[in-house]
Amino acid sequence: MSIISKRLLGAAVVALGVLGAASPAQAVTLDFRTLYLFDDAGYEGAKVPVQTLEWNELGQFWVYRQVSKPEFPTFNDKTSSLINNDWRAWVVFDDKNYQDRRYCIRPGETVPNLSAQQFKFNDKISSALRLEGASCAGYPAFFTTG
Ligand SMILES: [Ca+2]
Ligand SMILES: [Ca+2]
Repeated sequence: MSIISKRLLGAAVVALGVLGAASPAQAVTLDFRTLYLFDDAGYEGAKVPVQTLEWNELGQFWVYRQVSKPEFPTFNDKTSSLINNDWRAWVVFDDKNYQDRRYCIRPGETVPNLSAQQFKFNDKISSALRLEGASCAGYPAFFTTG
């Protein structure tokens, strides 16, 4: 890992502390432009990045790279908490191929426990869609905006 990307990861952790609806109990290292799925509540257990990024060879551009398929075959029906460290909103779905119940998570939002009464979405996520902007664009959201 380059010095530049280490510096940026540090900045991402700071940004989460400011923006997060609930701060993780312990420091979690996060990449920008990535939705994170966690096996356990409270951002614990296996951490699965749905998208990450790379610094290109010229050192000039961000390069997007999918690290997990949208239907994450190895992490199906396991997610118990979420962090959106992307600048775009994401929608998570109960079924594969963006079907069935769904919730949108906006940039900087965190969901510490998907089993919460108002969501009832624990161990259900089977696909995730990255939206074109920061808005939920009509999708039902985990949190209402102030
Ligand atoms: Ca789980
Ligand atoms: Ca499911």
